[in-house]
Amino acid sequence: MSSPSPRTAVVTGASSGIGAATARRLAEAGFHVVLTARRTERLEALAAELTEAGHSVAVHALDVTDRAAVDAFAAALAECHVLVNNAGGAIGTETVATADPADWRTMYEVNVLGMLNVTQALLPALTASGDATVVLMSSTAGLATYEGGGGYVAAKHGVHVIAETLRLELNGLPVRVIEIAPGMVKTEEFALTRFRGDADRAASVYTGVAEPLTADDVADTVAWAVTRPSHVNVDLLVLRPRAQASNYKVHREQ
Ligand code: 8X3
Repeated sequence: MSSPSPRTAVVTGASSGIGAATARRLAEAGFHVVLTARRTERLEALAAELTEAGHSVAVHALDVTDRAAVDAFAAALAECHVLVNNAGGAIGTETVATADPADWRTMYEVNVLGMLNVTQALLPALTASGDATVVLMSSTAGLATYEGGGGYVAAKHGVHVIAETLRLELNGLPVRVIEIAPGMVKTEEFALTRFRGDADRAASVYTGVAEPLTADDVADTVAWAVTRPSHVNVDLLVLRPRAQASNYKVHREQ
């Protein structure tokens, strides 16, 4: 008897950080993983590593803010059981009084409209699969705020309420909606992007913090939530490092 073909998982923003780690974890969990991001070189490298390890993967260059490209991607996809909306990010630390609206627009475009584009485009395939999961990568910034976070916090609050809205709207269909809300995660790019490439400022975010979360810690929770039995919907999973008790309260060793 031939074994059943693997279920397909699409991961956006899979070229680095939480997205790449999630792609690895889902491949290890037996999914055929479609890696998407703008930077194909990095995707190809990850795909080669996973293929070498015996996993089933495909690569598709995708800018989630380009709706026509997203629609073409969806049309070319044979099937989809899991969508991990991971692409996103923060730009700048300016106050509401001084922020550049262009930065806020970019953050809304990527974190909210990008997620909307991919989710809308893949929902027919997800629903048709008969047993699907949509993961939305929000943030603890989607649940509470902090000074200088305004634009990012607004976008991630958007992701949070869209997860809740989508879960209501899809009720009765075989599609789970899971929101993962990480706090302080040390990745190579998140803080660097926020601080516009200033490596010292980016590194200072983690100064004295014994063990910030890693991308793999988050990926582990995504894979865990996705692989629960189909009738179990992990609505919202908040994870922080032990050293972080809230967005504000972070224990730093001297
Ligand atoms: C990242 C968490 O605290 O930098 O999503 O906003 S925080």
